[in-house]
Amino acid sequence: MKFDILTLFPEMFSSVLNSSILNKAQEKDLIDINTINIRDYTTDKHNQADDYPYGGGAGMVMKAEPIFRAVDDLKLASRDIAVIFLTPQGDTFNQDMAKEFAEEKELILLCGHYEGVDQRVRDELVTHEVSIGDYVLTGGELPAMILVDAISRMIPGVLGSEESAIQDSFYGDILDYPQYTRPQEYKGLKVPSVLLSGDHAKVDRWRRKKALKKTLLKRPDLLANASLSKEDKLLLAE
Ligand code: 6GU
Repeated sequence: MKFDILTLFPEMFSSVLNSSILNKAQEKDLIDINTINIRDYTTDKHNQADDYPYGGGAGMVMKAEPIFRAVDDLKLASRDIAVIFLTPQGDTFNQDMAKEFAEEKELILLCGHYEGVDQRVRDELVTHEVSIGDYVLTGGELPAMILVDAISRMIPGVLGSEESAIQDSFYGDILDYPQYTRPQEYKGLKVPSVLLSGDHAKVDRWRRKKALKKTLLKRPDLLANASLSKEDKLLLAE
């Protein structure tokens, strides 16, 4: 998967996207993250990427021409690339969207800034408008990183085999069970004895019950959509 990120602030991306799992995924050529400075596509002598809004009002608007030129450049090789505009006015991002976008070969992510982007960009170039939740950020850069992370981990090979096993199973649609690591006792707080028992069937059952109960308490909306087995329903009733 190739991610082309159009931004006025390319320097924001390096620390997040060059760490940990996403760094390994790039080394393995499973993903390619290409940040593009929109300012490089300006043609005036001040390299102006934004301008005053027609009709007046506060703030600046990102200009259409540099964005059109940058997208045209990316689309030289292939016309059929989704262009995702990050905006609080978009559809709220979720796991199903991450899975669908992960099927694509290439995605263009356009990071909005200031008061917005010239409407002609949205009308002519943008194929999807995506928000990451109901709050307002100063720009689309953090949302773009969130999309890259969530989409990348759905690409086969990006997560290790252990992690992807979890992702494939029914654990995906409910909350996680509690995790513990050494020491067995800390400040008088003990690890639940079942986890030390060595009885894998008992451990699985305990974890599933904890996950189900926590989901019922904190996110009953998730539970309503989850595919629950007969055993799950019995565990929930315990
Ligand atoms: Cl995608 N952009 C901005 N600026 N704010 C947001 C957002 C996006 N999603 C939630 N808030």
